[in-house]
Amino acid sequence: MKVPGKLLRAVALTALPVCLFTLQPDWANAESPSKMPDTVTANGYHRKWWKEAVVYQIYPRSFQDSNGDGIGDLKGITSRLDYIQRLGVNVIWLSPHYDSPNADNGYDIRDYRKVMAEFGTMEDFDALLKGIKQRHMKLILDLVVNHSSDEHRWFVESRKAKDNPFRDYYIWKPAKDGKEPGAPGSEPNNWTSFFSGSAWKLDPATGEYYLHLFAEKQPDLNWENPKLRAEVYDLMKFWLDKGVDGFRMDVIPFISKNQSFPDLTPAQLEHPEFTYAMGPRLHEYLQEMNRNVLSKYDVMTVGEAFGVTLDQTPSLIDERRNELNLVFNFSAVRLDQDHGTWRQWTLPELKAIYAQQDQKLDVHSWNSIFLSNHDNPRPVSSFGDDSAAFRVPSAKLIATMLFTLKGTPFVYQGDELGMTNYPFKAIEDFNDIAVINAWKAKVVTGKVSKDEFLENIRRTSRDNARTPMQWDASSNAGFTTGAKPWLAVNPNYKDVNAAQETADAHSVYNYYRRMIEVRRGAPALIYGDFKDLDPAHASVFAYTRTLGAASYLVVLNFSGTPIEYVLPAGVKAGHLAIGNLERNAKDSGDSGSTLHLAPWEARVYRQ
Ligand code: TEU
Ligand code: CA
Repeated sequence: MKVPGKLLRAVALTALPVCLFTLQPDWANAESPSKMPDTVTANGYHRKWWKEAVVYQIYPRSFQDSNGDGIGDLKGITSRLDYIQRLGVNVIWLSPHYDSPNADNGYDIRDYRKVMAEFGTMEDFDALLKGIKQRHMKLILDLVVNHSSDEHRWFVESRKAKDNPFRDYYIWKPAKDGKEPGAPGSEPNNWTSFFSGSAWKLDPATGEYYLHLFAEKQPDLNWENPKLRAEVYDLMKFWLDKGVDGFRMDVIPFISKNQSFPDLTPAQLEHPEFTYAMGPRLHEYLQEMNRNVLSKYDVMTVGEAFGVTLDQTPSLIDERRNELNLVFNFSAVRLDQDHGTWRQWTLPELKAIYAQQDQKLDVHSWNSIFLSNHDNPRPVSSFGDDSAAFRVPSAKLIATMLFTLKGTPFVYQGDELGMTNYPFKAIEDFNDIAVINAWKAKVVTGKVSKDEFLENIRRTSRDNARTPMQWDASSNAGFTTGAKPWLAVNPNYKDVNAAQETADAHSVYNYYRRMIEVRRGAPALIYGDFKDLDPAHASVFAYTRTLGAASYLVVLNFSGTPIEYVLPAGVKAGHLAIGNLERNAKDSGDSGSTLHLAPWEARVYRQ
């Protein structure tokens, strides 16, 4: 059951006292961010709308079903635009909405110019885009062009014969050293797929192997072929000409392959992404794409930088190079995993990642800040504490960090409600091809015990993020009116849902909203210099953001224990701009430079 947007808005407005401090920078309320003057900040950043934006990611399959088939769809998203707008975000990133047989939930595209039938029609897409524009938001699409579906017309042709005109749209190789195709070890090299097993699949029609770094149904496209590149640029223009505002580019650092296709060493095989990424012609391709397409529009581009180190990052995003605007580096989001296995992370490690990100990028580079997406567990479960006692404050603490670090923040659907990981019990509870394939490769072969596998996967699985959005306390959380959603709803939906949280002034949702508003009004929180005041502290993350005369101090207690925190010499707390316990500084019993931080307390001071 849906709650009418108007009603929700009325509830939210009355329940939320307007108690925000307002800084009035000259550009705070720029009507159209893209029209703002391209000025330079006091510390040397070129102002851009995409640096000042807050992005909200939608995974369409799990957001809102409009026709009761248990699958989220475009009409469903359109019906929720008021909710998204009220949060205060400026840009929506839509995970793939294209025609797909869904081997990997839309990341296997069959037709780049068609809308997935389950999600609706092109008319539905146009209505969605129109609704987004009417609300002064922007839309970026997922561009998945490292690979396509094996059901794409290009691949259907390509696999037919060695002399087919589409053969070179993909990467085909004969068996190794003249071995018998299909015999064990005759794959062209030892590259592995991220979804288990060899990255090569023998195709009987021609007796050759094709490369697939992901699922067998996701053959890698051959970017060496200029015809393929022209096709990609054309399809990008197709969507940009409709008025979309840019792209999130799926595993874009993988598009250029080392043409000698060398075997990986055992060490490289531990983390093959670092060898697959940053191939020899990557910069050439991105610059060509920029010249032919991107430079002709006012757009935002975010590359998924899987396998890219922080040292390599400026080469992709330095604005003088004309490649991408931002990337997603994986070090923070995957801090609690090693080789796909859960590990205990520490706060100094997390702080070091952000400090390095800051040091390695100069004023010509700008990056993203994110702790979740559709490929990662819920941040309140990984980086906070999702127990009943601390779910709310720790989700708010994470938001405080997300919106006060230097970079464009990305919010994944449901994180603004403090949605948590799912209590997976059995392999049948999972849908993700990554999990199903790993189960076959590890458990079915007897390499790993069932319990060990499940214990790990319940913490690391991508399906944690993919359970349906929790809209209200009605059945299936208001996600679908049908009997069965495609993936089960988290059983905590009666307590954690949008209807309840939009009406509660102290909810995670309303804290996100206020935090976004504070950030929007404070240029120092967007562009300001970052300084970690105490890199070694085991549970407190304390940093300043300074721009000209304006300075903010952020203090985060990343633990379930109260802490007396003594500010470093010379640092004063100042005026509390926002805090996740919504109390006055005097209520906390602070004295001088000693802060009495409650468990998971987060504070932002204007100094
Ligand atoms: O993900 C890139 C990627 O390789 C990882 O984040 C991935 O989740 C992990 O390796 C799985 O074990 C992108 C998309 O975001 C993801 O959803 C797709 O499955 C993948 O590319 C292939 O398109
Ligand atoms: Ca549907």
